[in-house]
Amino acid sequence: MKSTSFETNNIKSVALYHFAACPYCARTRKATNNLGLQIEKRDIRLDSQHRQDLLNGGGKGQVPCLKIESKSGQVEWLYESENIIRYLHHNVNEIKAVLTGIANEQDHQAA
Ligand SMILES: N[C@@H](CCC(=O)N[C@@H](CS)C(=O)NCC(=O)O)C(=O)O
Repeated sequence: MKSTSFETNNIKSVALYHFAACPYCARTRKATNNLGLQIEKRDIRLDSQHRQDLLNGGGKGQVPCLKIESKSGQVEWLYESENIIRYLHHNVNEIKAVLTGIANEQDHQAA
């Protein structure tokens, strides 16, 4: 099958910048839940460091924003709920594998 940019097998981590009362964030969180993805969520209203990181990294304070770190060290800040949801759908299997890996790593560290 032809490989697309959505099938890179290159994701290292993902984190969703959001806040509770934002309707676009709620829509995005619902999509993560529906897909069974327990993505790390960073609330920019509860944690000023998260807000600062979003501003510094993504260039604007708009949420939702998905921070995607690749194994090659690249960081992408993906804005717009529609784009984020599309990205999650296209990469659901790879993200699940990444999240499972992270969970296993944490288990090992805790043991
Ligand atoms: N079209 C965007 C709208 C996102 C949006 O308007 N987010 C608001 C919060 S509900 C926001 O972050 N506003 C502050 C800003 O844009 O800096 C999407 O679908 O994600």
